[in-house]
Amino acid sequence: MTDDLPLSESLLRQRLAPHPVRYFAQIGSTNDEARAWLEAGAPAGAVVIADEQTQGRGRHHRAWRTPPGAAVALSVVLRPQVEALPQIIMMGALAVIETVEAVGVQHTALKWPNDVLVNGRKVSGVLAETVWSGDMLRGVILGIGVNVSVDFAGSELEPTAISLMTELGAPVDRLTMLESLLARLDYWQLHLGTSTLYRAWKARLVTLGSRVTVTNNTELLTGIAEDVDESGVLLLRQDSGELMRVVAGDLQMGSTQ
Ligand code: BT5
Repeated sequence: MTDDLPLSESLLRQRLAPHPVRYFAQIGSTNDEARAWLEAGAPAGAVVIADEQTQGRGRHHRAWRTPPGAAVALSVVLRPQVEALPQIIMMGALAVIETVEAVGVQHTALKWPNDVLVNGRKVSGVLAETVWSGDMLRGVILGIGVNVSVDFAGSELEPTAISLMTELGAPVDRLTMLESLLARLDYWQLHLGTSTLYRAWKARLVTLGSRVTVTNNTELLTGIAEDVDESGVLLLRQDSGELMRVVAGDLQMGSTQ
């Protein structure tokens, strides 16, 4: 098992104070619950945590695996300035990588735009969803999933996903991870919209300088990942010599197969 102590709302409230906390043993998606809470007036910093998600999702509604007792799954309500939006993902990824390192895991890296890797495999994903009233930003839901002891053996994710426990060969306490994650998020929020946050994120990216393939909708783009700008846009040097700005997509190291 992952924990010494099973998660419970009272324990989480105590340990994660002053963050307002809602805890669910099972939920569809913590992002949906946090969005409903945001719309009902949740303060910035409110956090929804689940032991298991039955409809956990990634970008473009792809499924995110969160079996019971084996993962950290949380969504934080943020109320940033609109200018800071591009950096929310950077903040989430940085908080995760620092938390993962704090429990003793090495060989960590970030992969553009939102993956946290351990030994080249995905240990965590970050999903930011904005909530608008017309053209007014009401807030952002920052969802984070971390594999603590998820067993990927025999699943289609086995070649690409990893859990902290597999890597460490020792149990990892989810409460400690949640505390650290929120503390690092609190810290990086103070730097939202600054080049300090951008530079810290960029320094961790494995992708820069390498040949990559980016899938962007139906387009397949290949080239050298030359740089990322302060909004997180990837600057891809194509073989034609043209520098292309890629706002979103899925990146793989290397050329197209
Ligand atoms: C992400 O999407 O990486 C964002 C994942 C965010 C999950 C959190 S959990 C708390 C909150 N509530 C939610 O409902 N979501 C957030 P993306 O880059 O689109 O990657 C999704 C892909 O990762 C899937 O298509 C799978 O290939 C792979 N995948 C699914 N589950 C995984 C897991 N547990 N570990 C590693 N890879 C996984």
